[in-house]
Amino acid sequence: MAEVEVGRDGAVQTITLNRPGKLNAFTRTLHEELHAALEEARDPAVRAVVLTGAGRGFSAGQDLTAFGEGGDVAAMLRATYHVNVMAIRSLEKPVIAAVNGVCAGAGLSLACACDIRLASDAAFFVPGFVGIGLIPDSGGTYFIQRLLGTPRAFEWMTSNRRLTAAEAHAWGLVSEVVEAETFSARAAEHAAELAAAPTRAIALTKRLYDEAATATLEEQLEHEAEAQAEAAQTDDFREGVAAFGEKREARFSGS
Ligand code: T3D
Repeated sequence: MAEVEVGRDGAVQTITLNRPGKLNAFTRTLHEELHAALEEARDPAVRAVVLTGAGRGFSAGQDLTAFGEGGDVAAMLRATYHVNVMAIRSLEKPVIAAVNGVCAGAGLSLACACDIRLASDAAFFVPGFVGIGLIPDSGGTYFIQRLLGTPRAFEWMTSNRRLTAAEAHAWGLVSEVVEAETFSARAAEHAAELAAAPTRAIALTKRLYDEAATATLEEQLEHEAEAQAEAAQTDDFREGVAAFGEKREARFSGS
């Protein structure tokens, strides 16, 4: 059985982490299959991606049975989690983490590397790392600090406190909480909305917010000017302006 399943519905690609018996904990194979799925998502015909988990987990992070055998941890992180986190960030389309259930350790980092997080009301969030004497890796100190601010991020990630979906929403960690029964339909609906949007403008916006994390104002204004010049060359810009003038809904093609 594949450890990652990939489905396509129109312009939406859904990537499902698929080790439900182990809450989709990461193995080498799962990393490799996730990477292949993210490569597949580079297809221009894909205009939005959903990342989710099978069973009652999103992901419980690193598989702890395939861990601590004296290997080079830094090299392992570079070869696996880093590659997939960077693949998500460099994907020129929105990636939704549809957090269907348990989300812990590097599974939490991965969800936070995505552009949008929706949570099922059955989901809960656990730092995990500190529970086994580790630091938050795979972007856990980067994304969670940006989402929550340093004081809350530090307090949470050093406490190993279990957060409910409602608490995660109140903290701004997830943008929406949906009943478990309708969760996958809502995630698909949200992804379809994004897939019908002007994909180039969304991709450029994604890149700009990443650049803004380290740029000065002057640098960022320049990045915006360059990106806007690019967006203004797209068919979607022409279509958006035409639709406005004709008082109709725009039909964006993603080009
Ligand atoms: O070198 C490196 O790898 C560094 C990289 C580190 C990255 C990391 O992600 S470190 C953090 C790793 N993750 C954790 O520490 C979380 C461990 N899991 C838990 O604390 C709990 O399972 C949860 C709080 C996430 C969920 O609890 P609960 O009660 O809902 O489920 P459970 O009964 O504990 O787990 C269900 C099954 O999944 C169980 O298997 P079994 O007994 O039914 O056969 C459990 O052992 C398995 N499982 C859960 N998490 C992992 C796991 N198996 C392997 N690895 C896991 N991380």
